[in-house]
Amino acid sequence: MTYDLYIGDRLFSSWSLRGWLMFEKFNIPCHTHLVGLYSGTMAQDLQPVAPARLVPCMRMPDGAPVGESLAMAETLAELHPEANLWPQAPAARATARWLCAEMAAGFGDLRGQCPMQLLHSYAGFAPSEGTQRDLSRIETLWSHARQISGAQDGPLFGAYSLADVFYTPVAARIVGYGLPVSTENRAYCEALLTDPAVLAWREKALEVTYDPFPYPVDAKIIPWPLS
Ligand SMILES: N[C@@H](CCC(=O)N[C@@H](CS)C(=O)NCC(=O)O)C(=O)O
Repeated sequence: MTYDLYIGDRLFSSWSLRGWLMFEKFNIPCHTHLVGLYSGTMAQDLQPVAPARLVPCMRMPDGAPVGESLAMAETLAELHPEANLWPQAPAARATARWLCAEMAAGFGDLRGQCPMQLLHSYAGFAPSEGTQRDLSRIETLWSHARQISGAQDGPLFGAYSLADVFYTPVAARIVGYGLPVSTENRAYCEALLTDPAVLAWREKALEVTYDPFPYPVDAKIIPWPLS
């Protein structure tokens, strides 16, 4: 008996990427099931985990479905303490929880204007004022995390944690849309996106093509800059 994980289209589903990284990065085995976000089969694909209605969703080894990324994260952290999904030090752990919760509840302008897509990048994309405010808040939170943890670069809390999981799709937006952040934070984004797990996710994502591309953007398309 193991976990079942339900994810949406890899190229676009930012929450699915988070859900998958929760297992993959902490060596927790699961069976992955694909849910069609654009094929009209979503409700049917999610029947086995009803009443979950969004991806990601997991089914526990005992059969209980768990929707919502934060609930999945907390459940996995509780059931697999040896995997250290959260940072060990209490202040770092509390701060990581805060960053994940603020991510899950916020940054609406960034998320609305820059849907995650892992196909290509954009040059000359103009972030709205709201998106710029979200970016500034994200940089403030990252800087606070580093102040608490003492980690100057790499994962926010020294060792890779759920905080890095939750901000990986944010990094994909920053890199994918060429959004302005500090040199240090750009390096952090690139490190998250060149993690072997994320590279493997993107490689699989690229196996599926979309015509028309669901999220057209008024900016010049350039190749994805990382491999
Ligand atoms: N609050 C949810 C958000 C999940 C979510 O919005 N997933 C998107 C895919 S990235 C989805 O299922 N969209 C399908 C829909 O809205 O019908 C979580 O934290 O897991």
